[in-house]
Order: sequence, then structure tokens, then C-alpha cells
Amino acid sequence: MAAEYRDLRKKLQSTHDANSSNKQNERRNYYYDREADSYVDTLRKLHEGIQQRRLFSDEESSQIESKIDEVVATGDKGLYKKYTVDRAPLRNKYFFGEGYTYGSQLLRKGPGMEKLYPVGEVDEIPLWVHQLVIKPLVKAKVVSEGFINSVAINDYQPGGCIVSHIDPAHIFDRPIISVSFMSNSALSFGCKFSFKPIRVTDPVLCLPVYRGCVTILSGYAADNITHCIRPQDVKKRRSVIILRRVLPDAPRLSRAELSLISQPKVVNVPPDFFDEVFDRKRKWKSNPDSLRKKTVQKRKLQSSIAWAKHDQTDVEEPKNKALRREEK
Ligand SMILES: O=C(O)CCC(=O)C(=O)O
Repeated sequence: MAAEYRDLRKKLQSTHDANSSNKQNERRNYYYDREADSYVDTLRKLHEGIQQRRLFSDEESSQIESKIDEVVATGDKGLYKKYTVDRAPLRNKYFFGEGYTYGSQLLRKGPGMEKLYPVGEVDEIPLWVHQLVIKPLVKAKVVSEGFINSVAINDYQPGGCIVSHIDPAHIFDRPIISVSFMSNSALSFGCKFSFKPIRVTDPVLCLPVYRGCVTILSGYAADNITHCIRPQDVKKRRSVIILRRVLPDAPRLSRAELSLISQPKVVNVPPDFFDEVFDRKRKWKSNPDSLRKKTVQKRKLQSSIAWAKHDQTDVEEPKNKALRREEK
């Protein structure tokens, strides 16, 4: 009897386990299916917004690559305007026609805060870009004549990257066109970056970008999902020419704003920094406790000076200005 009872308990337990694991599986499948659904949906929308064409032959690519080398050399000699060249570890960027503030250069950070540099602050689009790159794109009907007014060249060293971003839609029209050179790589969509050490999550889609190949982004691929170049996908030096149209109403920095961002110390101060400092000071002054704390602090300082004078004849002047003997 006792044995049967034990069996029955085991049976009940095993039925319960089976039921709950079935339920868990059902639940899991439900979420997997939903994830799979949305993943397939995302992929479909992504693919709709991506076009690729192998437009530049080996020979044409080599010709363009030697022009890119000239750009790098001109930049290294310091012959470009200040805002044409943007240097980052393992990745240099060269802006022509139009350039814009992004990332740490922004006065106010975050998507939508990017602004064009004042007219004339970056170099003109080089003639070779018109002749060797834009003309074939127009001929192949990738873009209409006169569409492109902004060109950026990224030059990556092995292990270089560009973090996940969406090209600001208030600055750049769609489509966004890029042509890859020097080596094959991959453009990844939907990755998250973390730093120190640098880590990148698995992409939703990893799109090969071959040398001489044109990639055209529009719709969902340009507007609703981030793209990036992961460090592990730059095995050899790689360059890309990004061809875009700056919108006529894109916001532009005034010269006064430009002078603020060209002073690194000011750039790093958030816009409400001084308000906060003055606010804190005001609050501190209006607090009756503050005066008492100040007196105690002063007494502590005096006693440490007294200690220094008393115990050591050759005391080094304290680094803290408040602890130094009276300065004449
Ligand atoms: O290197 C690439 O192909 C993409 C570069 C890019 O997205 C950018 O510079 O905004």
C-alpha cells in the first residue's frame, strides 16, 4: 500500500512535471514563433531597402584606390581644411562638399542634434570623384544627375570600425549610396556596441560589401535599423566612398556655434552645466547648516596647517590651494 502510494506520488509528480514542461515548451514556442515572425518580418523589410551592384571593375577600382591614397596623403600633409578630416583610431573620415557634427563633437548629444558645418568649412568634392565615381553611378541610373552634393571617404585600418548609427534623416536624403574599395568587408545591421573592451552583439543581418560593389540603402534599411562596420569584419585596409544628398533645409551650425565646438573644454561641458553649478551654490548659501559646516571645515584646515608647521620643519606646500599658507 505504502509502495503504491509512493508510486502514485511519483506518478503525480511526473505528470505534473510533464504538464509544466509542456506548458513551458508551448510558452517558449509561442515566444520563439513570435520572435521568428518578427525576425523574418524585419529581414524582409531590410532586404526591401537594400540594393547592391558590382559596378566598378578591378581596373576601375585600382584607379579610384590610388586617388583615395592621394586623399590620405593630402590629409597627412595637413593640406585640407580643418573640418574635412576627422581622425579616429583605425578609421579616418574625409568630408567633401558638406560635413556635419556628430558623436562627441555635438554641443547637445543624441540623434537629431547633428548639424552641418557652415558653408565652405570643408573642401569641395574632388573632380576625380565626379568623374570616376558619380558619373558611372548616374550612367547606371543609381542616382540622377546633380543628386549627390556630399561625399565622405572612410579609410579603415584592419580592426577599424564604425559604431551602429542611422544616417541622420534631417540632414541626408535617401537613398544613401556607398562604394567599397581596397578589400571586402561586411555591413552589419542591428548590432549593439559596448566598450572597454569593445564588444558587438550579433547582427540581424550581415551584408557582404565587396570591393567595387555599390550598396544602396533606403526605406527600413536606412531609417529603422542601425548599421555599422564591426572591427572583426575589417581584416585588411578598407575604404568606402559614401555619396549622399544633403537636404536643402538641413540645420547648419552658425559660426558662433562652430567656435564653441572647436574649443574642446567647452564642448565637454553640458549646456545646463553652469545653471546646475549656480543652482547648487544658491541652495548651499540659503541652507543655514552650510555656514556651520564651513566653520568646521575651516577649523579642520587650520588644525592641519598647524600640524604641518609643528611637526615638520621642511614641509612641502600642500597641493590643495585651501591648505596652503597664506599666499601673498
Ligand atoms: O563603411 C561603410 O560601408 C559604412 C560607413 C557608414 O555607414 C558611415 O560612415 O556612415
